[in-house]
Amino acid sequence: MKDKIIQILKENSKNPVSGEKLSEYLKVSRTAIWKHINQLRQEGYEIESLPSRGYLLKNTPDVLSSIEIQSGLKTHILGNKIIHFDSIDSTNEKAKEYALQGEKEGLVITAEEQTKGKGRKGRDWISSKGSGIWMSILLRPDIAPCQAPKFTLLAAVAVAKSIQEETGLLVHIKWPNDIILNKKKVCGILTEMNAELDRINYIVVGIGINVNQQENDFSEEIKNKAISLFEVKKSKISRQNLTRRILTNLEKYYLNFVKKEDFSSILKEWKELSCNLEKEVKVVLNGKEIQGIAKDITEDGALLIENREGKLIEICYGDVSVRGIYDYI
Ligand code: BT5
Repeated sequence: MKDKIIQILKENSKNPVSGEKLSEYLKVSRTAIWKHINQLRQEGYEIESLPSRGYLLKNTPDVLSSIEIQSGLKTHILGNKIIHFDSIDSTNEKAKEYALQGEKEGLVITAEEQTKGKGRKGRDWISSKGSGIWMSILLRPDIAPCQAPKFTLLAAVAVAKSIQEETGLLVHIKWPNDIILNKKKVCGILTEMNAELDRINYIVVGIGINVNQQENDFSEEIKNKAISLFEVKKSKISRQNLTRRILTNLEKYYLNFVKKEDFSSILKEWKELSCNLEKEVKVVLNGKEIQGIAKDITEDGALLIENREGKLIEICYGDVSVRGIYDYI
């Protein structure tokens, strides 16, 4: 109902719409309309009441709601349906629930806040209210499950490109799932899959980006490694514009990969954006440390490390965490 009211007010951005017209059109009482208008105001919509003329929408808040993200979104699949939560445990968990109920590919779950945001291997992802992009995208690619790690790389390229295009900031990718800005983590990506031996049922790509947090907003545990776009750009960034751009770029890379089976161009861009290649890295694999030079990424998205003895070791997605020897990256 609230979305419908906003839509009508947006369509009539120059002419006030009376409560009577809204109630007639939406087939609810004028009191119900008034209640919804008040709720919308609480959510940050600036709605003016002009005596005996009606309601006029003056300003919209930077929320990740479906009506706001979908207006101006030119994708064909991603974001056809967007479900937005003010507060939720984890957008990935919600997307998986919908996937099991048979939702179509392209569903996007967004949230203003996550109370149990997830990283890899049960780690936490801190997702404070209204300041980041916390979203998950449901995909149902018709490809073999062994190809799934490529989606993290593909999403990382799409997000890094989108950040650069939208803000002009220079970001890099740290294998496999971090986007780095000024040597700190500005974004993490969590890809989860449900598959049988030979086919993928669904993939959920979860993207968490620190957008408008100020330095003091990060808790003690992450403040040495986390950074937001705002901290570097020094001005507020529209989460709506960035979200739309990510969905647009992600769809482009996704279709290129699944329809044209072209991963090599994505890999090329990934390598150009990487901050690991030809650098010394430390990999923690099953509790053991491997040090060496990150030499390359394979066609399957695995990291190739040359160890001290000159032997090439292939590290697969999910097995390791990579740390620069002297720094976070
Ligand atoms: C990741 O895991 O980087 C994947 C994060 C994915 C988050 C998105 S948000 C939308 C969707 N819904 C979810 O529930 N998750 C996805 P990993 O590489 O394991 O990194 C986790 C580590 O990053 C933590 O252990 C912290 O050290 C650090 N961290 C936590 N919150 C952070 C933040 N907001 N910014 C930067 N670093 C953070």
